This record gives sequence, structure tokens and C-alpha cells, in this order.
Amino acid sequence: MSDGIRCMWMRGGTSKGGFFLADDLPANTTDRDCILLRVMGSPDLRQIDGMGGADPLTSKVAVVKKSARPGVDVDYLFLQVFVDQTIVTDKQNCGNMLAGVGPFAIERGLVNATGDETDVTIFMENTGQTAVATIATPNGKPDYRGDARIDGVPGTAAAIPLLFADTAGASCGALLPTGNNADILDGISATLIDNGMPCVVLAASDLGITGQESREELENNQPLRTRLEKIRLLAGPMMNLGDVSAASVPKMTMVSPAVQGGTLSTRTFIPHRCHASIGVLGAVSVATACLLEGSPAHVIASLQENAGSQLSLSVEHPSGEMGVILNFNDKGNVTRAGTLRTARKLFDGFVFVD
Ligand code: NQM
Repeated sequence: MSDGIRCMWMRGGTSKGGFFLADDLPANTTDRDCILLRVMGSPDLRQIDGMGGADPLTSKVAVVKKSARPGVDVDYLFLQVFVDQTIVTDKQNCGNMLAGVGPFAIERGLVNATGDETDVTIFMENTGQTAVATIATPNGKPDYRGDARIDGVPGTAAAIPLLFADTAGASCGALLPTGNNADILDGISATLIDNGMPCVVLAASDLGITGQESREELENNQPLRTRLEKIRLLAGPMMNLGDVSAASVPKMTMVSPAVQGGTLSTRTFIPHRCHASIGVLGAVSVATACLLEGSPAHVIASLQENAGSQLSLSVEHPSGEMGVILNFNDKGNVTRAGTLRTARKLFDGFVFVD
């Protein structure tokens, strides 16, 4: 039996997974992916022979290393390990796991704490963009305890504000890869957008649902899932993503009017399971669609008036809401986005794959 691989298990936002130093994994991606499938216990719906939680939201990996880029502390590569298929993909980013990257980097000595708070600048390798996370470090190390509450996670924890700059077109080359605020796919109006996460934004009512159904109800709606997958496969090439049959993007977000006083309500397939809440960059992308005239999101969004150069939106989802702050330039384009997450170290040790 081998000695195992050094690994920290963390909750990042509403996701959970393994955090590795790049040096602790093989450089060869085929070998690395074989190991990660073993770590999670994939492919298997229950992931019984591994650490994965039988859900895409708990079958995630962050690979972190010290950055050689000027002004950047660490490089973060996100890997989605499919639960029931032999797939490990780097074709999407994850803003929830991102919340764990700052504390992990400090825990592993890649970044030194600078006082009560430490800003960690993170290059997101999946999309080639940078985020800044602010970590509470009162005694020179991350303190995970605090008063911040995020929907989808019980209790409270230390706030981790996340700031993103210039996420437009991260994976698709342009905010609107087709150049249109809305396109018609399979007879339905959809906004194909990428402000950090490729998303297809559709009106729930156009798909014959209210948009208030539970995750379980939607996952049991086979005709809906078949229709969404048909639209997703059409959207892939239109979004410069090619054949997306084995990809975890684009995400499929169905929007409806807000019911909790927020901006709008969402239900998102990621892409085959329904998200228990919504992804961070998914929420940023959907929030951005709210500003586009002609988008199904714009039609139903309840937006603040006279917002100036900053707008605060509340994206409702099956377990509550996620606040997103968007900043604009004088042309009205979104230049920065921010949100608040929390994270928690769950264990640190060695994971065995033999
Ligand atoms: O959109 C799930 C999550 C995510 C991704 C997914 C995410 C994001 O909730 O930035 O965080 O959409 O696959 O972790």
C-alpha cells in the first residue's frame, strides 16, 4: 500500500471537495485524473469506494500552487470529477471551491498572513482570470469561525468576500458569444452568456414549469431534462464550446419572478443534476443577463432604479438567495463582480488510492 497523497478536505461556499498542492499530484494529467477518480470513488452513483458525496457539488477538486505571475499569490485549477462517468474536466471554473483556496494557501504556507485580514490574489487557471479573496487571519492563520451566513450552509462562519475582475467571456471568448442578447433555441428564447460561467438563461414558464419547484421535483421531470439537454447541445457550438455532450458547461438556468423580495428566482441544471442553490460565477452570469434588454432574465428581473456605477442583485435559488454586486464602466459594461462566501477546513491528512 502506498503512503497516500497529502490532501485537505474543505467546504468552499456550498460545495465540498479535496484541496491538493500541485506538487502532491502527478504532473501527467492522465495519471492525475486516474488518481482523482479513485479518490472520489467515481464512476459510481454512490461513490461508495471514495470520498465523493454522490453529488457533483461534493465531487470537486482544487489544485493549488504558488504563482509565478506578477501580483498573483497562487494559481488555482478547478477539476470537476463526474460522479457516474469516467470524466475529470477542467472545462469549468468553480467560485464556491474558490472560497477555500485562500485559507488552504495560507494553511500550506504558500501565502503569509498579513494581519487580522489577508488578501489572497488567485489566478484561476480554468479561465485565465484573477480573483481576490479576503481571509480572516487574526492569529496569523485562517480563522474559520465568524458571523457570516450563506444560504445553503447551516450556521455561520467567517466571511470570505470574493472579488472578480473582467470575467466576461472567460470560457466563450465574449460575454455574449452569439452577439445577441437572446437567441431562439428549439423554439425558446434564451440568453447565451458567459460572465465567468457559460450559462443558458431561459424563462421557466417557457419550459412549462413555475420555477419554484424543488430540486427533487425537477430532477424527476424527465421530459424537462430531455428538453434542457437538447437545448444545451445546440447551445454548445453557438457558445464556442463545441460538442458539450461530455462537458459540465454550459449550465442551464431557468428564471422566474422573485418570490422572496430578490431580483429574480432561479433553478439551475449543472448540467444534469439540479443545483441545490446556484454556482457563484453562475449567479454572476445570470445577474448580468438581468441587465440585457430582450433577455428572459431582464423581462422578469426586479432591478434597483438609478443604480449608478454599482448594482446589488439578489439571485434567489432553491435554498435561499445569493447576493451579487456588479460594477459598471461608463459604457454600462460590467467590469467587476463581488459576492460573499464562507469556507471550513474539514480534515487534513492523506488520501489513499491503492
Ligand atoms: O458557478 C457548481 C458550485 C458550482 C460552480 C456548478 C460555481 C460557480 O456551486 O462559480 O461555484 O455550477 O457546477 O460550486
